[in-house]
Amino acid sequence: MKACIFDMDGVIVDSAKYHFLAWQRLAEELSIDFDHHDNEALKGLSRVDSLERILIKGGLLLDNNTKEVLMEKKNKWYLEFISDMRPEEVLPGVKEFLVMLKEEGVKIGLGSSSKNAQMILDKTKLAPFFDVVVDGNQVTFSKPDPEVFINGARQLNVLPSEVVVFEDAEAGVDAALSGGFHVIGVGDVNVLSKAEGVIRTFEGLTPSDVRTMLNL
Ligand code: B16
Ligand code: MG
Repeated sequence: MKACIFDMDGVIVDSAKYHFLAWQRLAEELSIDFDHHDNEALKGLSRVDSLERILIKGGLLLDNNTKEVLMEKKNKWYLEFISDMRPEEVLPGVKEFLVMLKEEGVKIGLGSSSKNAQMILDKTKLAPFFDVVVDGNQVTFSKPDPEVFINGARQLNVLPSEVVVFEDAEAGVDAALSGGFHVIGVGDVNVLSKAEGVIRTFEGLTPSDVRTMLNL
């Protein structure tokens, strides 16, 4: 384990709940039903792919200009939700785990589909931990394509097989596996069953626990 690459939303901060609220508000305006189950399928997808899924669910065909307007609206609401994000919103155990990785000389990367990732890292004061940040502004193909993680591994100068990815979304687990990475799911084992291991939280987790889970 030469490096760890972390997904952001749902892994290091609980911003996934704010994405849900913003998409739900947009879906309501479009008279489309949108619940937690629908939201699960959007986790890890880019903004545009998420909107497309919602429109398909509602049977709506819209032109690109209208889609841009809708995405801007959703992002404006989302930014309002995260504008007050504070270091206290970092999920339990994450900071301690990052400190342990640093002490052991394991490199740390971010691999997020979000275009708002840098802002969240700054607000939560986690930015200094990351050797590399790859986010939705730097990739052509979003998860489940492995580009975001491959790009991160390249910049960290490590091979995918030397990296453990932490992901809360099925699309992200698929992305990591198809890129040849080790992957630990963070959350519900039923949703993340393809991951090599699943944790509910980083609380109490050590790098050596991860090596043991993955036989590294
Ligand atoms: P934005 P992650 C993803 O972040 C979210 O899981 C997903 O719900 C969101 O649509 C996507 O970022 C794009 O985010 O609208 O902020 O650019 O989980 O890959 O860190
Ligand atoms: Mg996520």
